[in-house]
Amino acid sequence: MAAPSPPHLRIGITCYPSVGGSGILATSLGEELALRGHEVHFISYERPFRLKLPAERISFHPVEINDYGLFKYPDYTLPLSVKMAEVAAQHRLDILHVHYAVPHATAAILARSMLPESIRPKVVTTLHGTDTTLLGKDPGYAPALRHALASSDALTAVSTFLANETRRLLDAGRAIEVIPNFIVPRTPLLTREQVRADLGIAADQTLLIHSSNLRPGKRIDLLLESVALLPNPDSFRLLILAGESFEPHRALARRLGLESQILVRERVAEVEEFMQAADLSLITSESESFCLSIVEAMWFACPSISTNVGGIPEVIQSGRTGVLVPFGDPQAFARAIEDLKNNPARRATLGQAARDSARSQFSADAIVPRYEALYRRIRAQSIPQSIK
Ligand code: GMT
Repeated sequence: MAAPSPPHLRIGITCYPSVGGSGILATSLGEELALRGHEVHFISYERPFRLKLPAERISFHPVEINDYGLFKYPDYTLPLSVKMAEVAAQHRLDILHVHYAVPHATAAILARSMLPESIRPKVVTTLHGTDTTLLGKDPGYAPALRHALASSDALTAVSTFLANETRRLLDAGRAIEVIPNFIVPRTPLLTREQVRADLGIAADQTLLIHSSNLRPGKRIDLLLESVALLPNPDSFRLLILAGESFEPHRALARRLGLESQILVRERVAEVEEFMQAADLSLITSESESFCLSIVEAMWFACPSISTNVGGIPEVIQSGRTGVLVPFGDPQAFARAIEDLKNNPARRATLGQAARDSARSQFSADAIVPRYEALYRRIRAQSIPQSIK
């Protein structure tokens, strides 16, 4: 790894700490920045679930949320902004980098304006997906969101699709830099064979995998319907790594007669063992700005079959590093699975290209220097962005 270009920066990072791509990305970014010599301060209501502490140059500052009897709904934005301002002043933050705009960007703008001009950090807002594609359409959020984006010192989005959607829905009059996501996988502690044996996968069975938080947009109904169309039920198993409970989907799995084909592991914090053991990853989302779990599979040479939506074509090159299928067509999805299931040589070719692409395009070494360059560029701008 190249030595950090001096001086090192002091960076505050706010994200959702729970299972979800934006929090995973923010955690990896903070850890990588610390490894490159920067001082990193995580500010959130809980320690991000993948953040390993203690770690050199990383601190975590919890936000206390009060439940005053007067409040029907507890407020997070104000205590978050107060904590951001406190950490920024105490540690002389250069940058406050918020992941997922709502409510983090609003809190950051408020925190910045609470501080004397001489110690105001620059605010970087990274858009991840539903902060724009869902909340940007909501009249109860859009004006506040637009204001927070227009007032940030820099805006980034994880795909060109999301940058375009943000311009379309929320034109904030600001440039949006596209910086794709990256992953920093752990080295698995078990071999592929050990994991498959633990899961009860026979040598001639294909292991399909789906990893997500199972939120509605992931369309688990379409995943199950597609898999239920596959012939020879004993020739495969579908492993679901569920960020949330799988219970709401059990009834459909039962109705489709899939119970003995499905293996579920809930709230798995570390996915690497499973990804290296899988043969094909399946994503049936109706909307996705990037889809980190595709890259997690690619890293382990496991090609994905995915719906052709949102930013996914920026992650998978169809026919080269995976296969894209039109959204909402379980028959076509099942055919794509069956084709690759029966063709291990093709799977291996796609898997090798996926592995190479994950390393060259979506690794920390490819992406973190882009954030560092952005931080240095905006830090050098002496006049703070005025609130428009
Ligand atoms: O929808 C999710 O999976 C959660 C959400 C999040 O913010 O954690 O994911 C969004 O951000 C991820 C990281 O940038 C992207 O990989 C996901 O595609 C994106 N989700 C959507 O756009 C629906």
